[in-house]
Amino acid sequence: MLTLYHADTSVCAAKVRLTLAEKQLEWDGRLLNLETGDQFDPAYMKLNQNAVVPTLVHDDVVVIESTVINEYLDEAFPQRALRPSDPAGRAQVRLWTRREDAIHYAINTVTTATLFRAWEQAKSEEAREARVAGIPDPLRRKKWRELVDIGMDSDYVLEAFTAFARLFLDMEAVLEKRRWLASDNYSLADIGFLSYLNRLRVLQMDHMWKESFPHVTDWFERSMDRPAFEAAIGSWIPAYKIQAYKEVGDPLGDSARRQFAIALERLKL
Ligand SMILES: N[C@@H](CCC(=O)N[C@@H](CS)C(=O)NCC(=O)O)C(=O)O
Repeated sequence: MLTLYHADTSVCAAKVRLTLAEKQLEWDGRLLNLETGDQFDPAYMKLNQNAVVPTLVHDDVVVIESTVINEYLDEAFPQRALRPSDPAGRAQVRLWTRREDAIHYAINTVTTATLFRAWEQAKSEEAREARVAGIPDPLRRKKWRELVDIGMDSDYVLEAFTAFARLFLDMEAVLEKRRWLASDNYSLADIGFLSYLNRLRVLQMDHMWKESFPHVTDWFERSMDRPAFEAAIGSWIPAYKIQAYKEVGDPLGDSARRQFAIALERLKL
C-alpha cells in the first residue's frame, strides 16, 4: 500500500505524483494544507521531521525527499522503468536529479517574491511579523523577509534566475543531441524539472525558455502532452491559484525579463 502525504500546488510533491502516474501505480493521498500549517502537526512531523511535503509511506517504510522517493519508487516497482538499465545512463539521470535541490531553492525564491509576497502584503503588520517569526531557520527567515520587502529586485531573485539560466543552457545543449534529458527515453531526470518549469509558466515567466531555448521549449511541450502531466500537476492546481499566479506574474513581466537577461549575460562572461 502506498500513501503519499502531499499538497496541491507543492512542486516537489508534484514530482512524486508524476512518477506515480508514469508508473501507473495506485496510491492513497493525504492532502496537507501548507498555508494553514498542517506540515507542523506533531503526528506528521514524526514521519517527516523537516515539516515539509512530500512523504511516502510504503507499507511500513517511510521515505522523505522527493528525489529520493522517486528513485525508491523506481526501484521498488521496476515496471515501466524511469531510469536506463545501464550504469552510464543511470549516471546521467543522477547528474540531473542532483541539481533539483538548487532549482527547488530558486523556485521557492521566485514564488516567495511574487505570490507569497502579494499574500503577505494583504495582511496586517502584526500578521506579517507573526508569519516571519514562525520560520525556524534564521537563513530562511532572512530570505523571506527580504523577498516580501523588495520582491523581484532582490539579489535572491537574480541568484535564482542565474540558476534557471544555467539549467536552460545545459538542457538546451543536451536536448540538441537526444530526445530526453538522460537518454532517448523519458526518465526521472525529465520528471525532476517539469513541475518547476510549470510554476514559471503559471507565473507568466515561460519567456525564459520560449525566447531563447527552442529545444527546451519543445521538451516542455512534449512533457506537458504526456497524460501524467494532467494527472499529476494540471488537475491539482485550483483555478483560483492559476488566476492568482497570473495576476501577480503579469505585471512583473518586464522585471523578470530584465533579471533573466542579466543572469544570462553573467553566465556568458
Ligand atoms: N528537498 C525537499 C523539499 C521539500 C519542500 O520544501 N517542500 C515544500 C513544498 S514544495 C514544503 O512542504 N513547504 C512547507 C513549508 O516550507 O512550510 C524535497 O524535495 O522533498
